[in-house]
Amino acid sequence: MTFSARPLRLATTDSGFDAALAARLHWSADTDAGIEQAVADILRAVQQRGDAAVLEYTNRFDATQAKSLAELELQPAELRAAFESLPAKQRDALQAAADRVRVYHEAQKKASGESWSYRDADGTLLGQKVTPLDRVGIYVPGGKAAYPSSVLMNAIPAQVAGVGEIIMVVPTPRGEKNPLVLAAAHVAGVTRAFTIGGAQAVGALAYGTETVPRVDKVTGPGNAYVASAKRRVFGQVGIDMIAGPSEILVLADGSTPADWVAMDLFSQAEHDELAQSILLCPDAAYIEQVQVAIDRMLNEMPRAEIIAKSLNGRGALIHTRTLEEACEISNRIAPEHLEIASRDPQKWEPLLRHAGAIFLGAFTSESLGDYCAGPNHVLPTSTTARFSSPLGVYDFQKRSSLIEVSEAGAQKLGAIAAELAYGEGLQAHARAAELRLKP
Ligand code: HSO
Ligand code: ZN
Repeated sequence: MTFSARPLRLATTDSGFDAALAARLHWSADTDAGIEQAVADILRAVQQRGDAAVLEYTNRFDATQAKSLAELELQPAELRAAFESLPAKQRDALQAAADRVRVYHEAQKKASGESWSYRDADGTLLGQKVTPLDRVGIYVPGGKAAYPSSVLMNAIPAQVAGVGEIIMVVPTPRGEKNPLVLAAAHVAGVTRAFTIGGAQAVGALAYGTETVPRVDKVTGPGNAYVASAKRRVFGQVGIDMIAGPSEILVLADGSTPADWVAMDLFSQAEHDELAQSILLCPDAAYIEQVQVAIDRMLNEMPRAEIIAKSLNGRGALIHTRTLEEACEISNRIAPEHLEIASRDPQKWEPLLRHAGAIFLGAFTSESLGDYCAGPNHVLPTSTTARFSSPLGVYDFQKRSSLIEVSEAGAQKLGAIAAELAYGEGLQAHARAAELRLKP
């Protein structure tokens, strides 16, 4: 079987360009009434019957025969053994990736995750105290997208934030465990792990059961059932984001080898038929070279079929008038991953405002960011980079305001507060402020 991939060709000078681009970008999570109903039923059962319900659903959906939920807990010794039995090269790579991701997130914590305070002229102390979450749940998919790298990307920022307990859940259909996932849990410092998945695992984490402790936040990607369950438990617990298919946008000035760019487009396309890979470039001859590279390399790829479907259905090679115009379009698209494949990436970076992660220069393949550069690979998709950020230490922390009013401060603030409280008709507020005023 051979495949061919012809991403949509567009030029910004085309009359229907805006509409054609909008059509290509359009994506919406399918919300299926059947899934919604099933998830609502599962969550209710888990809330009412705890362990028994989680066990029943797990045995049914994952074709296991466990007698109790305790049986489905992975012991730390098993996680360690999984790590130790990896081939040395794999073990070293996992450890090296984890170390770099940890260093990055430690820097992130230092820059934006610390408590602060100041005193005003009256000696009143004002500040903000940063506290890690007590306990978080990390969902790890078990099927076709079982990514050990995602275990690192979820657990390490939680650990760096100082989260007390990190509870991992991962479905193991027919009891088949992925040794790299277990090893990653060991390296990342997961506290407890259960081989459960789906909406029943999200419910167990959100409500707690006899065996699974209730968490304060659930993070991590999952299928449509998991996404629906996360939406439904939000409010009882925090959640991270609901991620859409992977996206890459490459801005090219023609100086990066066309093969490198074509392979980078493949790299996100191979995740999912609905993934989106886009090239923006002012050089028509270079766009042609990238298409030639796609044609040459596609059928060497084990996942050629997925790549072809993704590029044919959602990919685009866009000819722009200038690189400035390419930056403007990139901002409109707000991609998850943005590569500046330019000889002068620093010149263009200031023009790029909306992207989950920005990769500068020919050597910075997006793939390095997926595994080991250091930054998180859990990123906003589907244009949400307009208003949201990569998963980070800050997602595993919360803030409390601190106020310590001095006696002098109470005089000044008391008068202001009382005035406003009377205006709102709230006597007790006003009196509380006034009682502290000196006669
Ligand atoms: N590119 C994905 C993350 C990933 N890639 C995991 C490889 N493994 C996030 O969009
Ligand atoms: Zn990836």
